[in-house]
Amino acid sequence: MPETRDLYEEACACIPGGVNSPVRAFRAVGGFPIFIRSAGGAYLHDHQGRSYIDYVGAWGPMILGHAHPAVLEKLRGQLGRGLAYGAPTELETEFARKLCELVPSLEQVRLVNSGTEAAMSAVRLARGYTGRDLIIKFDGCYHGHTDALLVKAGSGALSMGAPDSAGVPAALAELTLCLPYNDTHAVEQACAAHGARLAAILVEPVAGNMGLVPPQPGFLEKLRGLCDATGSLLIFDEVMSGFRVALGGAQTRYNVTPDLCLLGKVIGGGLPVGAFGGRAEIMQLLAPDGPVYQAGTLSGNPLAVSAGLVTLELLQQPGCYETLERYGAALTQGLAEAAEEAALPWATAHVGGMFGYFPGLEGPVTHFKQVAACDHDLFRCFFHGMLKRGVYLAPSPFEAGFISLAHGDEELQQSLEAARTVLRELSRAPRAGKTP
Ligand code: KE4
Repeated sequence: MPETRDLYEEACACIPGGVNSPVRAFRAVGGFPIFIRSAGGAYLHDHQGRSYIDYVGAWGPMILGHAHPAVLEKLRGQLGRGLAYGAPTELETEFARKLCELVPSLEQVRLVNSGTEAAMSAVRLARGYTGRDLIIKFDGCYHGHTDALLVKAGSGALSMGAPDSAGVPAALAELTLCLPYNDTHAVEQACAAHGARLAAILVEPVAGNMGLVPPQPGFLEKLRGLCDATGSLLIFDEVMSGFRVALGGAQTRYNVTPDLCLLGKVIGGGLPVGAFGGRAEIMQLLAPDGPVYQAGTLSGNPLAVSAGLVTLELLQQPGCYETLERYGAALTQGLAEAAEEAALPWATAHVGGMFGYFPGLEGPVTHFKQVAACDHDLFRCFFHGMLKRGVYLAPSPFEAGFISLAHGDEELQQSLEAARTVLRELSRAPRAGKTP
Protein backbone atom coordinates (compact mmCIF):
# COMPACT_ATOMS: atom_id res chain seq x y z
CA MET A 1 0.00 0.00 0.00
CA PRO A 2 1.68 3.30 -1.06
CA GLU A 3 2.29 5.92 1.60
CA THR A 4 0.50 9.29 1.34
CA ARG A 5 3.86 10.89 0.64
CA ASP A 6 4.36 8.59 -2.37
CA LEU A 7 0.94 9.45 -3.77
CA TYR A 8 1.60 13.13 -3.28
CA GLU A 9 4.97 13.03 -4.98
CA GLU A 10 3.44 11.15 -7.90
CA ALA A 11 0.70 13.79 -8.15
CA CYS A 12 3.23 16.64 -8.03
CA ALA A 13 5.00 15.20 -11.05
CA CYS A 14 2.02 15.95 -13.29
CA ILE A 15 -0.27 18.37 -11.39
CA PRO A 16 0.96 21.76 -10.10
CA GLY A 17 1.30 21.42 -6.33
CA GLY A 18 -0.19 17.94 -6.66
CA VAL A 19 -3.71 19.34 -6.47
CA ASN A 20 -6.41 20.78 -8.69
CA SER A 21 -7.22 23.50 -6.19
CA PRO A 22 -4.59 25.09 -3.92
CA VAL A 23 -6.27 24.78 -0.51
CA ARG A 24 -6.25 20.97 -0.89
CA ALA A 25 -2.43 20.94 -0.66
CA PHE A 26 -2.36 21.42 3.14
CA ARG A 27 0.13 24.30 2.76
CA ALA A 28 -1.44 26.20 5.67
CA VAL A 29 -1.14 23.23 8.04
CA GLY A 30 1.87 21.34 6.70
CA GLY A 31 2.19 17.65 6.02
CA PHE A 32 0.85 15.76 3.03
CA PRO A 33 -2.77 15.97 1.88
CA ILE A 34 -4.90 12.91 2.52
CA PHE A 35 -5.83 11.06 -0.68
CA ILE A 36 -9.49 10.10 -0.58
CA ARG A 37 -10.71 6.93 -2.27
CA SER A 38 -14.40 6.96 -1.26
CA ALA A 39 -16.97 8.68 0.93
CA GLY A 40 -20.35 7.90 2.44
CA GLY A 41 -22.64 9.80 4.79
CA ALA A 42 -20.56 11.93 7.19
CA TYR A 43 -17.33 10.06 6.37
CA LEU A 44 -14.35 10.18 4.04
CA HIS A 45 -12.21 7.07 3.52
CA ASP A 46 -8.58 7.45 2.47
CA HIS A 47 -6.48 5.25 0.24
CA GLN A 48 -5.31 3.22 3.23
CA GLY A 49 -8.85 2.56 4.47
CA ARG A 50 -8.78 5.08 7.32
CA SER A 51 -12.10 6.86 7.97
CA TYR A 52 -12.61 10.47 8.95
CA ILE A 53 -15.62 12.46 10.11
CA ASP A 54 -15.79 15.01 7.31
CA TYR A 55 -16.32 18.72 8.15
CA VAL A 56 -15.18 19.95 4.73
CA GLY A 57 -17.98 18.33 2.70
CA ALA A 58 -16.20 19.11 -0.59
CA TRP A 59 -16.18 22.77 0.65
CA GLY A 60 -19.93 22.93 1.10
CA PRO A 61 -21.80 20.90 -1.56
CA MET A 62 -22.28 17.69 0.44
CA ILE A 63 -25.00 19.01 2.77
CA LEU A 64 -26.99 15.75 2.53
CA GLY A 65 -23.88 13.69 3.29
CA HIS A 66 -21.77 11.80 0.78
CA ALA A 67 -23.29 9.31 -1.70
CA HIS A 68 -26.87 10.00 -0.64
CA PRO A 69 -29.02 7.12 -2.01
CA ALA A 70 -31.66 9.42 -3.52
CA VAL A 71 -29.02 11.46 -5.36
CA LEU A 72 -27.32 8.31 -6.68
CA GLU A 73 -30.69 6.93 -7.77
CA LYS A 74 -31.52 10.12 -9.68
CA LEU A 75 -28.12 10.08 -11.36
CA ARG A 76 -28.45 6.43 -12.34
CA GLY A 77 -31.74 7.29 -14.02
CA GLN A 78 -30.18 10.13 -15.99
CA LEU A 79 -27.04 8.22 -16.96
CA GLY A 80 -29.04 5.98 -19.27
CA ARG A 81 -30.39 9.03 -21.07
CA GLY A 82 -26.97 10.45 -21.88
CA LEU A 83 -24.55 12.83 -20.20
CA ALA A 84 -24.67 16.10 -22.15
CA TYR A 85 -26.64 17.45 -25.08
CA GLY A 86 -25.64 21.09 -25.58
CA ALA A 87 -29.32 21.87 -26.01
CA PRO A 88 -32.10 23.06 -23.67
CA THR A 89 -33.77 20.46 -21.47
CA GLU A 90 -36.95 20.46 -19.38
CA LEU A 91 -34.72 19.60 -16.42
CA GLU A 92 -33.07 23.03 -16.62
CA THR A 93 -36.43 24.80 -16.71
CA GLU A 94 -37.61 22.80 -13.70
CA PHE A 95 -34.38 23.62 -11.85
CA ALA A 96 -34.47 27.33 -12.69
CA ARG A 97 -38.12 27.50 -11.63
CA LYS A 98 -37.28 25.79 -8.31
CA LEU A 99 -34.38 28.19 -7.63
CA CYS A 100 -36.60 31.20 -8.38
CA GLU A 101 -39.31 29.77 -6.12
CA LEU A 102 -36.94 29.31 -3.16
CA VAL A 103 -34.58 32.32 -3.43
CA PRO A 104 -36.31 35.73 -2.97
CA SER A 105 -33.99 37.75 -5.25
CA LEU A 106 -34.38 35.43 -8.25
CA GLU A 107 -36.84 36.24 -11.01
CA GLN A 108 -34.52 34.69 -13.59
CA VAL A 109 -31.35 32.63 -13.25
CA ARG A 110 -28.58 31.46 -15.56
CA LEU A 111 -26.70 28.23 -14.80
CA VAL A 112 -22.90 27.99 -15.10
CA ASN A 113 -20.32 25.46 -13.93
CA SER A 114 -18.69 27.08 -10.90
CA GLY A 115 -18.94 29.88 -8.39
CA THR A 116 -16.13 31.66 -10.19
CA GLU A 117 -18.10 31.71 -13.42
CA ALA A 118 -21.15 32.97 -11.54
CA ALA A 119 -19.17 35.82 -9.97
CA MET A 120 -17.37 36.91 -13.13
CA SER A 121 -20.62 36.84 -15.10
CA ALA A 122 -22.54 38.81 -12.47
CA VAL A 123 -19.83 41.50 -12.32
CA ARG A 124 -19.90 41.82 -16.12
CA LEU A 125 -23.71 42.01 -16.04
CA ALA A 126 -23.66 44.67 -13.30
CA ARG A 127 -21.20 46.74 -15.31
CA GLY A 128 -23.30 46.28 -18.45
CA TYR A 129 -26.52 47.20 -16.65
CA THR A 130 -25.19 50.32 -14.89
CA GLY A 131 -22.68 51.44 -17.51
CA ARG A 132 -20.20 51.87 -14.64
CA ASP A 133 -16.89 50.11 -13.89
CA LEU A 134 -16.11 50.27 -10.14
CA ILE A 135 -16.77 47.29 -7.86
CA ILE A 136 -16.59 47.24 -4.06
CA LYS A 137 -15.67 43.96 -2.35
CA PHE A 138 -14.51 43.14 1.17
CA ASP A 139 -11.18 41.95 2.60
CA GLY A 140 -11.33 38.27 3.45
CA CYS A 141 -14.23 37.60 1.10
CA TYR A 142 -13.51 35.28 -1.81
CA HIS A 143 -15.59 35.14 -4.97
CA GLY A 144 -13.57 32.73 -7.10
CA HIS A 145 -10.46 33.40 -9.12
CA THR A 146 -11.63 35.82 -11.80
CA ASP A 147 -9.12 38.65 -12.35
CA ALA A 148 -11.46 41.44 -11.30
CA LEU A 149 -11.88 39.87 -7.85
CA LEU A 150 -8.34 38.67 -7.08
CA VAL A 151 -7.67 42.03 -5.52
CA LYS A 152 -6.35 43.02 -2.11
CA ALA A 153 -6.91 46.25 -0.28
CA GLY A 154 -4.85 49.09 -1.69
CA SER A 155 -2.52 51.11 0.52
CA GLY A 156 -5.05 53.59 1.93
CA ALA A 157 -8.42 52.53 3.27
CA LEU A 158 -10.13 54.14 0.30
CA SER A 159 -7.48 53.59 -2.33
CA MET A 160 -8.21 51.38 -5.30
CA GLY A 161 -7.29 47.69 -5.12
CA ALA A 162 -3.97 46.14 -5.97
CA PRO A 163 -3.57 42.71 -7.62
CA ASP A 164 -3.71 39.78 -5.19
CA SER A 165 -2.22 37.39 -7.73
CA ALA A 166 0.45 37.46 -10.40
CA GLY A 167 -1.09 37.90 -13.82
CA VAL A 168 -3.79 40.35 -12.76
CA PRO A 169 -3.26 43.70 -14.54
CA ALA A 170 -2.98 46.64 -12.15
CA ALA A 171 -5.31 48.57 -14.45
CA LEU A 172 -8.00 45.97 -13.79
CA ALA A 173 -7.36 45.65 -10.06
CA GLU A 174 -7.76 49.42 -9.74
CA LEU A 175 -11.41 49.03 -10.68
CA THR A 176 -12.03 47.09 -7.47
CA LEU A 177 -12.09 48.75 -4.08
CA CYS A 178 -11.49 46.49 -1.07
CA LEU A 179 -12.99 47.49 2.28
CA PRO A 180 -13.04 45.94 5.76
CA TYR A 181 -15.98 43.53 6.24
CA ASN A 182 -18.68 44.80 8.62
CA ASP A 183 -17.29 48.37 8.38
CA THR A 184 -20.35 50.41 7.40
CA HIS A 185 -18.48 53.70 7.86
CA ALA A 186 -15.83 52.68 5.31
CA VAL A 187 -18.55 51.77 2.79
CA GLU A 188 -20.32 55.08 3.37
CA GLN A 189 -17.06 56.97 2.77
CA ALA A 190 -16.33 54.96 -0.40
CA CYS A 191 -19.82 55.60 -1.77
CA ALA A 192 -19.48 59.30 -1.03
CA ALA A 193 -16.17 59.40 -2.89
CA HIS A 194 -16.91 57.01 -5.77
CA GLY A 195 -20.67 56.39 -5.83
CA ALA A 196 -21.18 57.85 -9.32
CA ARG A 197 -18.70 55.28 -10.73
CA LEU A 198 -19.96 52.35 -8.68
CA ALA A 199 -21.44 49.40 -10.61
CA ALA A 200 -21.92 47.04 -7.68
CA ILE A 201 -21.15 46.11 -4.11
CA LEU A 202 -20.26 42.40 -3.96
CA VAL A 203 -20.41 40.71 -0.57
CA GLU A 204 -20.55 37.30 1.07
CA PRO A 205 -23.64 37.90 3.27
CA VAL A 206 -22.12 35.34 5.65
CA ALA A 207 -18.35 35.40 5.18
CA GLY A 208 -16.97 31.85 4.92
CA ASN A 209 -13.54 32.49 3.44
CA MET A 210 -11.88 33.95 6.53
CA GLY A 211 -13.08 31.29 8.91
CA LEU A 212 -16.73 32.06 9.58
CA VAL A 213 -17.60 35.74 10.11
CA PRO A 214 -21.33 36.56 10.31
CA PRO A 215 -22.61 40.02 9.29
CA GLN A 216 -22.92 42.45 12.19
CA PRO A 217 -26.45 43.78 12.77
CA GLY A 218 -27.22 46.49 10.21
CA PHE A 219 -24.29 45.76 7.89
CA LEU A 220 -26.26 44.13 5.07
CA GLU A 221 -29.10 46.64 5.44
CA LYS A 222 -26.58 49.48 5.11
CA LEU A 223 -25.20 47.97 1.88
CA ARG A 224 -28.75 47.71 0.53
CA GLY A 225 -29.37 51.40 1.31
CA LEU A 226 -26.09 52.59 -0.17
CA CYS A 227 -26.69 50.67 -3.41
CA ASP A 228 -30.14 52.24 -3.67
CA ALA A 229 -28.68 55.69 -2.98
CA THR A 230 -25.88 55.39 -5.56
CA GLY A 231 -27.83 53.51 -8.27
CA SER A 232 -25.45 50.55 -8.02
CA LEU A 233 -26.36 46.87 -7.68
CA LEU A 234 -26.09 44.81 -4.50
CA ILE A 235 -24.71 41.36 -5.30
CA PHE A 236 -24.88 38.65 -2.63
CA ASP A 237 -22.34 35.91 -3.17
CA GLU A 238 -24.31 32.97 -1.76
CA VAL A 239 -22.16 30.31 -3.39
CA MET A 240 -21.36 29.11 0.13
CA SER A 241 -24.31 30.45 2.20
CA GLY A 242 -27.00 29.57 -0.33
CA PHE A 243 -29.12 26.63 0.90
CA ARG A 244 -26.49 26.30 3.65
CA VAL A 245 -27.59 28.89 6.26
CA ALA A 246 -31.29 28.73 5.33
CA LEU A 247 -33.41 27.22 2.54
CA GLY A 248 -33.52 30.60 0.74
CA GLY A 249 -29.96 31.51 1.74
CA ALA A 250 -28.67 34.39 3.86
CA GLN A 251 -31.05 36.79 2.12
CA THR A 252 -33.99 35.11 3.84
CA ARG A 253 -32.13 34.70 7.14
CA TYR A 254 -31.25 38.40 7.33
CA ASN A 255 -34.22 39.66 5.30
CA VAL A 256 -32.13 41.73 2.86
CA THR A 257 -32.78 41.18 -0.85
CA PRO A 258 -29.90 41.78 -3.28
CA ASP A 259 -30.28 42.79 -6.92
CA LEU A 260 -28.19 39.82 -8.07
CA CYS A 261 -27.31 36.61 -6.28
CA LEU A 262 -24.60 34.02 -6.89
CA LEU A 263 -25.14 30.34 -6.10
CA GLY A 264 -23.06 27.16 -6.31
CA LYS A 265 -21.83 24.23 -4.18
CA VAL A 266 -25.05 22.85 -2.58
CA ILE A 267 -27.18 23.43 -5.72
CA GLY A 268 -25.04 20.93 -7.63
CA GLY A 269 -25.26 18.25 -4.94
CA GLY A 270 -21.58 17.48 -5.55
CA LEU A 271 -21.55 17.95 -9.34
CA PRO A 272 -20.28 21.16 -11.01
CA VAL A 273 -23.05 23.77 -10.91
CA GLY A 274 -22.95 27.52 -10.34
CA ALA A 275 -25.70 30.04 -10.98
CA PHE A 276 -26.32 33.77 -11.01
CA GLY A 277 -29.66 35.50 -11.13
CA GLY A 278 -31.80 38.39 -10.04
CA ARG A 279 -34.46 40.76 -11.33
CA ALA A 280 -35.65 39.90 -14.85
CA GLU A 281 -35.01 43.46 -16.07
CA ILE A 282 -31.33 43.00 -15.25
CA MET A 283 -31.04 39.40 -16.48
CA GLN A 284 -32.62 40.36 -19.82
CA LEU A 285 -29.35 42.10 -20.72
CA LEU A 286 -27.70 38.70 -21.12
CA ALA A 287 -27.11 37.17 -24.55
CA PRO A 288 -28.85 36.01 -26.65
CA ASP A 289 -31.43 38.78 -26.03
CA GLY A 290 -29.11 41.43 -24.62
CA PRO A 291 -25.63 42.88 -25.15
CA VAL A 292 -23.85 41.24 -22.18
CA TYR A 293 -22.21 38.06 -23.42
CA GLN A 294 -21.96 34.93 -21.25
CA ALA A 295 -21.88 31.25 -22.28
CA GLY A 296 -20.77 27.73 -21.27
CA THR A 297 -20.49 24.37 -23.02
CA LEU A 298 -21.67 22.28 -20.07
CA SER A 299 -23.85 24.88 -18.35
CA GLY A 300 -27.08 23.23 -17.20
CA ASN A 301 -25.61 19.77 -17.69
CA PRO A 302 -28.42 17.22 -17.21
CA LEU A 303 -26.45 15.04 -14.75
CA ALA A 304 -25.45 18.02 -12.60
CA VAL A 305 -28.96 19.49 -12.71
CA SER A 306 -30.41 16.12 -11.76
CA ALA A 307 -28.20 15.98 -8.66
CA GLY A 308 -29.14 19.57 -7.82
CA LEU A 309 -32.86 18.98 -8.23
CA VAL A 310 -33.00 16.04 -5.84
CA THR A 311 -30.76 17.85 -3.35
CA LEU A 312 -33.08 20.87 -3.24
CA GLU A 313 -36.09 18.58 -3.01
CA LEU A 314 -34.66 16.84 0.08
CA LEU A 315 -33.63 20.15 1.68
CA GLN A 316 -37.26 21.27 1.61
CA GLN A 317 -38.18 18.52 4.06
CA PRO A 318 -39.21 20.04 7.42
CA GLY A 319 -36.53 20.30 10.07
CA CYS A 320 -33.40 20.16 7.88
CA TYR A 321 -32.09 23.58 8.86
CA GLU A 322 -33.05 23.25 12.51
CA THR A 323 -31.05 19.99 12.57
CA LEU A 324 -28.00 21.67 11.00
CA GLU A 325 -28.32 24.65 13.37
CA ARG A 326 -28.53 22.39 16.45
CA TYR A 327 -25.44 20.45 15.43
CA GLY A 328 -23.51 23.65 14.66
CA ALA A 329 -24.40 25.14 18.02
CA ALA A 330 -23.47 21.97 19.94
CA LEU A 331 -20.19 21.55 18.06
CA THR A 332 -18.99 25.13 18.53
CA GLN A 333 -20.19 25.25 22.15
CA GLY A 334 -18.31 22.02 22.82
CA LEU A 335 -15.16 23.34 21.16
CA ALA A 336 -15.34 26.54 23.19
CA GLU A 337 -15.78 24.57 26.44
CA ALA A 338 -12.87 22.26 25.60
CA ALA A 339 -10.65 25.27 24.89
CA GLU A 340 -11.74 26.92 28.15
CA GLU A 341 -10.90 23.75 30.10
CA ALA A 342 -7.48 23.87 28.43
CA ALA A 343 -7.17 27.60 29.21
CA LEU A 344 -6.64 28.35 25.51
CA PRO A 345 -8.23 31.50 23.96
CA TRP A 346 -10.59 30.23 21.28
CA ALA A 347 -13.34 32.18 19.50
CA THR A 348 -16.02 30.26 17.61
CA ALA A 349 -18.93 31.07 15.30
CA HIS A 350 -21.72 29.15 13.59
CA VAL A 351 -24.56 30.05 11.22
CA GLY A 352 -26.88 27.28 10.08
CA GLY A 353 -24.81 24.37 8.75
CA MET A 354 -21.47 26.17 8.70
CA PHE A 355 -19.04 27.01 11.51
CA GLY A 356 -15.66 28.50 12.27
CA TYR A 357 -13.13 28.68 15.09
CA PHE A 358 -10.23 31.04 15.76
CA PRO A 359 -7.46 29.67 17.99
CA GLY A 360 -5.83 32.35 20.12
CA LEU A 361 -8.60 34.92 19.64
CA GLU A 362 -11.31 36.17 21.98
CA GLY A 363 -14.61 36.73 20.14
CA PRO A 364 -16.50 38.21 18.48
CA VAL A 365 -14.49 38.10 15.25
CA THR A 366 -15.88 40.63 12.79
CA HIS A 367 -13.26 41.25 10.11
CA PHE A 368 -10.23 39.87 8.30
CA LYS A 369 -7.44 41.61 10.24
CA GLN A 370 -8.58 39.84 13.40
CA VAL A 371 -8.60 36.46 11.65
CA ALA A 372 -5.11 37.06 10.25
CA ALA A 373 -3.92 37.52 13.85
CA CYS A 374 -5.14 34.10 15.06
CA ASP A 375 -2.59 31.62 16.47
CA HIS A 376 -1.66 29.76 13.28
CA ASP A 377 0.65 27.33 15.08
CA LEU A 378 -2.13 26.38 17.49
CA PHE A 379 -4.49 25.99 14.51
CA ARG A 380 -1.99 23.71 12.77
CA CYS A 381 -1.39 21.53 15.82
CA PHE A 382 -5.13 21.27 16.49
CA PHE A 383 -5.81 20.34 12.85
CA HIS A 384 -3.28 17.50 12.87
CA GLY A 385 -4.28 16.31 16.32
CA MET A 386 -7.90 16.02 15.17
CA LEU A 387 -6.91 14.40 11.87
CA LYS A 388 -4.93 11.77 13.76
CA ARG A 389 -8.12 11.04 15.73
CA GLY A 390 -10.28 10.66 12.64
CA VAL A 391 -11.73 14.17 12.35
CA TYR A 392 -11.13 15.95 9.03
CA LEU A 393 -11.33 19.74 9.42
CA ALA A 394 -10.63 22.45 6.84
CA PRO A 395 -6.82 22.62 6.36
CA SER A 396 -6.67 26.41 6.64
CA PRO A 397 -7.67 29.04 9.25
CA PHE A 398 -9.21 31.01 6.39
CA GLU A 399 -11.91 28.43 5.67
CA ALA A 400 -15.25 27.56 7.22
CA GLY A 401 -16.39 24.12 8.36
CA PHE A 402 -19.46 22.37 6.97
CA ILE A 403 -21.99 20.06 8.62
CA SER A 404 -24.19 17.61 6.75
CA LEU A 405 -27.55 16.05 7.58
CA ALA A 406 -25.65 12.76 7.86
CA HIS A 407 -23.74 14.05 10.93
CA GLY A 408 -25.41 12.70 14.04
CA ASP A 409 -24.84 12.42 17.78
CA GLU A 410 -22.18 9.74 17.39
CA GLU A 411 -20.11 11.99 15.14
CA LEU A 412 -20.65 14.95 17.45
CA GLN A 413 -19.53 13.07 20.55
CA GLN A 414 -16.49 11.57 18.79
CA SER A 415 -15.50 15.01 17.46
CA LEU A 416 -15.79 16.70 20.85
CA GLU A 417 -13.99 13.89 22.66
CA ALA A 418 -11.11 14.24 20.20
CA ALA A 419 -11.11 18.03 20.65
CA ARG A 420 -10.97 17.74 24.45
CA THR A 421 -8.03 15.32 24.23
CA VAL A 422 -6.08 17.38 21.70
CA LEU A 423 -6.61 20.70 23.46
CA ARG A 424 -5.68 19.20 26.85
CA GLU A 425 -2.40 17.97 25.38
CA LEU A 426 -1.78 21.30 23.59
CA SER A 427 -2.28 23.23 26.81
CA ARG A 428 0.37 21.11 28.54
CA ALA A 429 3.22 20.76 26.04
CA PRO A 430 5.08 23.59 24.32
CA ARG A 431 3.79 23.35 20.81
CA ALA A 432 6.52 24.56 18.52
CA GLY A 433 6.15 22.29 15.55
CA LYS A 434 4.89 19.33 17.60
CA THR A 435 1.62 17.56 16.77
CA PRO A 436 -0.27 15.95 19.66
P1 KE4 B 1 -15.74 27.86 -7.30
O1 KE4 B 1 -15.27 28.56 -8.56
O2 KE4 B 1 -14.59 27.29 -6.49
O3 KE4 B 1 -16.85 26.83 -7.58
O4 KE4 B 1 -16.45 28.93 -6.38
C1 KE4 B 1 -15.75 30.10 -6.02
C2 KE4 B 1 -16.39 30.70 -4.77
C3 KE4 B 1 -17.22 31.79 -4.91
N1 KE4 B 1 -17.80 32.35 -3.84
C4 KE4 B 1 -17.61 31.85 -2.58
C5 KE4 B 1 -18.28 32.50 -1.41
C6 KE4 B 1 -16.78 30.72 -2.40
O5 KE4 B 1 -16.58 30.24 -1.14
C7 KE4 B 1 -16.16 30.13 -3.51
C8 KE4 B 1 -15.24 28.93 -3.38
N2 KE4 B 1 -14.96 28.50 -2.06
C9 KE4 B 1 -13.74 27.74 -1.86
C10 KE4 B 1 -13.63 27.43 -0.37
N3 KE4 B 1 -13.33 28.59 0.36
C11 KE4 B 1 -13.68 26.52 -2.70
C12 KE4 B 1 -12.56 25.58 -2.35
C13 KE4 B 1 -11.41 25.69 -3.31
O6 KE4 B 1 -11.06 26.81 -3.74
O7 KE4 B 1 -10.85 24.60 -3.61
